[in-house]
Amino acid sequence: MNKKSNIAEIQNQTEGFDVEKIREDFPILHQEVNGKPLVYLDNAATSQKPKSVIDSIEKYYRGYNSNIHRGVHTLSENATEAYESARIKVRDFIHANSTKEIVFVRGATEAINLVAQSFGRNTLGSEDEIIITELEHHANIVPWQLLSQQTGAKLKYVPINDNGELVESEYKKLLNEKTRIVAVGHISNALGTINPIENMINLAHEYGAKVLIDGAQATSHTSVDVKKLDCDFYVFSGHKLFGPTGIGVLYGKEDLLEKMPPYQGGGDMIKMVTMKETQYNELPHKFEAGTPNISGVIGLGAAIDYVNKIGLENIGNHEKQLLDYANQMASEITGLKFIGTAKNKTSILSFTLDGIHPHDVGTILNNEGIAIRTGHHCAMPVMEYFQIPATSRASFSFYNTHAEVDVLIEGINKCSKVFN
Ligand code: 7TS
Repeated sequence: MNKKSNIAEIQNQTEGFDVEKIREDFPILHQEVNGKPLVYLDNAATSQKPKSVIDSIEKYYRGYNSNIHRGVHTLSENATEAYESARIKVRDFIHANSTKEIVFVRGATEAINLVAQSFGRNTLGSEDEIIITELEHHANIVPWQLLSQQTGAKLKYVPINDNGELVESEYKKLLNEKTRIVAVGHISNALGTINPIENMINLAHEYGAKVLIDGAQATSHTSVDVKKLDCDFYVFSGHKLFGPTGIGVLYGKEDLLEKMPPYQGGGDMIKMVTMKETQYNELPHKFEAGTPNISGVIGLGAAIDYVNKIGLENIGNHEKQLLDYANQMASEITGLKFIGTAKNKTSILSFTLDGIHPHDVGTILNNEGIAIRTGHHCAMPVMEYFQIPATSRASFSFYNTHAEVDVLIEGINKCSKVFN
């Protein structure tokens, strides 16, 4: 079968989805790297930004840069209005009940640390237990290790199997009435595994445990409904969702956030300060001390508008086609081993090549203009399980094309030729 000749046919399967037209929205994609057209396949590390996001930030700095929630002057009012309307966009995007449940933070990392310190440190003791998994990004491991050291609470890990899936039967065995927190990634950044979070949340709730979902890899691929999921906390980063760096979201159920003490103190998080004491501001401002990343929030709002315009269903369909195509093509490469073969996964192709270190793969591909990530992907326990130091990871987004998959496959074949 001539696979390449089928490309146009495959691409046409997503009706109304014109990837070439979409690519026009992303200025960065139209450049050469090392004399070759850029093929950007490092979307799990960070995604590229559409013009509308870049423009929204420029518009803010050119037209109404001002601090929020304090000035009565027009610029400040406009900035506050733009900032708070982005909060409404986030609320609707993840289907939260209220803007009180949407806290702006630096990113997924800060959101997890906030929950570990504000919720965990104040409620856990040495009799309690925390459950995470072997599949987590370090951002969803280290804050819990710190919390465990601070409180004496025991940290337990749900194991994975050879496909890179969580072993649900083992999860059930780890849960008990001492479990206070379960923290699990929605989608694995190293392997692309989509975890059965709905089931995991329900089971945790049977024991009265609270559940944090690390959605850093999820919001750019699939729609999220925190109400349906019934998770207690959900976190994500703007930069993986076609928005700016330095901005992220903590969703928390209102009654939980209400009970939690502030994570940081400073301006904007207070109602009243005397020399003796402070009354904290209402949600969500209680958790937003100091001048926030105003342009980042505005950019994130524009990114959500953009994603809504394209449609997460279209995005998911196109990415699934890319992954299926890449899997099919890669399966024919001698010496290529897929790392992460979960039944349910997003558009991440993690692999090793016999006798070639992933860093060399990354370097050779870079010479061809192809950007992938190589390394442990900040998920060292996953590497430990597979007994490898690193993988090469190509992660696809909706602006990638089947032709780019072909360039990747040619690049990988070149690696094999150079080394063998
Ligand atoms: N959780 C997951 C699942 C992630 O993939 C990442 C970043 C984080 C948390 C942390 O996000 P941050 O925005 O706060 O840094 N993942 C990756 C990656 O896969 N390659 O570079 C960063």
